[in-house]
Amino acid sequence: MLNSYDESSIQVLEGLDGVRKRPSMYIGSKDRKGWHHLVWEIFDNSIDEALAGYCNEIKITIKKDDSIIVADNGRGIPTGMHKKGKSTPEVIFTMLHSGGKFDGNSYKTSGGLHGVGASVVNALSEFCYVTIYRDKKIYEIGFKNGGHLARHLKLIGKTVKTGTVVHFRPDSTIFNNFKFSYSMICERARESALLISGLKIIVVDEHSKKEEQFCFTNGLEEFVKYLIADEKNISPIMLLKGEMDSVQLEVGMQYSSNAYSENIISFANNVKTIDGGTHVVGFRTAITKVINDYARTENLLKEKEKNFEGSDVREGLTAVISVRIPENMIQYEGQTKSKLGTNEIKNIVDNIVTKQFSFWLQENKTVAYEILTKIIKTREVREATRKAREQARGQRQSKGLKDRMLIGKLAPAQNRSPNKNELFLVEGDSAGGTAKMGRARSFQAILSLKGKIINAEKSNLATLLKNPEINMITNAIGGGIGENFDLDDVNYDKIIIMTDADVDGAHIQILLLTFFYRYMKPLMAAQKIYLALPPLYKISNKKSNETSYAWNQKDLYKQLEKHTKSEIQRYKGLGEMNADQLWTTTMNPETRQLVQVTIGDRHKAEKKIITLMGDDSDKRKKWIEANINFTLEDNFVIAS
Ligand code: 0RA
Repeated sequence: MLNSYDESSIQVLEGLDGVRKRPSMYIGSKDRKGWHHLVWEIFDNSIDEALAGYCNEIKITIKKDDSIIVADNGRGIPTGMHKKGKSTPEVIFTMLHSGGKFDGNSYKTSGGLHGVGASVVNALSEFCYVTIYRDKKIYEIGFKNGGHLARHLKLIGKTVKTGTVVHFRPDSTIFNNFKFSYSMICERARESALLISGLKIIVVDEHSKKEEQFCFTNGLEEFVKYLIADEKNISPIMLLKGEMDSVQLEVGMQYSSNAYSENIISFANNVKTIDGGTHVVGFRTAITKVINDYARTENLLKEKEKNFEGSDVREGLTAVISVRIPENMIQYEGQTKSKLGTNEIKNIVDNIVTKQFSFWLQENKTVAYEILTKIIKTREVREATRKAREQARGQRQSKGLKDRMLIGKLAPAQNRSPNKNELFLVEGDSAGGTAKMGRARSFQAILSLKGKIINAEKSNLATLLKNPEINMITNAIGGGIGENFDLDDVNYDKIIIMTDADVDGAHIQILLLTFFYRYMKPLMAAQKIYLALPPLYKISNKKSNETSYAWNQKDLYKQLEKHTKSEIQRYKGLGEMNADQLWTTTMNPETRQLVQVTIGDRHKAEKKIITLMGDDSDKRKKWIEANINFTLEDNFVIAS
């Protein structure tokens, strides 16, 4: 807890100009993510109050003018005069890095210090109004145009409440005018509510008039439940909790049989550590050790058998790891706070998890055996896969006729420049042929695919390696496959999927994306995968003899307004274009339209792949019924 926190303990370091000059240094980027970052900065201050035990409700409102209000019922920012002759709220909102001194035992979140980040938000805002409820009084202070004081701190009334309300709008001269995303804010609110039991977080969107409340009493259990949703469980949710050397650990975890991969989400002081870190390492070490020890004592692993590997033990495991660490112990690796670096945490987490998980297995023998059965199965698959891979390697080395035939399908680029070259994966031999003629052969390579490729979500690596189409793609890309995939060996800067604009084309796209997601994930994470967007309509003007293209109906209508008396052709497939047209509309970097594929929220991506591509068809059906609106767009006939 914070001790004797008063005005004199605010440390003043620096002004706001630097923030406006180099926003990215303070908020990561100036894009949509940076725009939302401003909300997290203010929200985190309220979260700090909740963690300190003084706040149990936070409300975030997206206003009609795309400003944001974050209101909490914490203690309220202190209102006294600071030693530099300014009020404390003014200091907190105008001086960089101003925050409280604290004893090393206080648990704090991302910004670290109370009110840190508030000045950054103010510096990047058109306006920022702060209302404070404290000592039975209401105070207000206001800033404009990047943190210039517009109204001094002023007493404006009486109250029985306590708390802080911050109302701001990001500066449109610094950001493009983005819209706040209700769903993104809800996601973050849910996450925080799950991590802090009993805290109620309300999100309101005045545009859509939507409102949601998040409040959980046994947080981590509900978190795991939310992550696993309707997968088949092998174990109940296990909750492990402990404290050591002022570090608090909470883990919620569950084994399920549908998920083929692990799903570990970790937090340090309530901030998501996307890239894991020492807490995750400690957790993994402990789980592997405990399972192996258990298997040995129960004689499920014979003496001459090797230990299970970490990946065997973690397949199908969903876990949420939350550590709370005294602020002076927190260290991150790299610049973003996405990876926890504090070394001591590894052993602390390892110790607590080892003790508690072993105990849990002893107490729940039946479930323990089911978990072990799954792990043994996983190991068998892994070994079969390894054998298949070795075989495949052997084949490659022998450079058999079959192999050469496979590579023969590739029309390579003339230059060897992995930083510039593009590989087009084209649906069908005939479109492939057209693409070969139309391309810029210096840097564009073409690989035509025959029909549908195999669904990677329903096959293991051993099966995939036997598939000629998959082999062809893997050989062409050059970075290997699966765990051994190496981005440095990839022959291309862009992998572009080019299919017909119809359902079969969409199916081929999603099959390829599933394969890349599962077996060449670094390629996807590096955002090197694209979808080509062929136009949907060709508009030929008979009078002027001009041709133009439209990518959607809106586009089409606009062009028809300009050129009456036009003939419209609805493209059904790439094959209807000649080489010239294909180059101009879909392949020429100057004129084409590409969709860059990103993974986005990793957990959502994982869930979607499992639902849409996995073998539980009931689950898929449910998802489709809940999420898809079928339209007749394809059958519309446009009168001209
Ligand atoms: C400085 C000191 C204290 C609280 C806060 C700042 C504070 C900041 C924000 C920002 C949003 N909500 C907030 N709530 C509190 C400690 C106050 C005390 O010791 O009474």
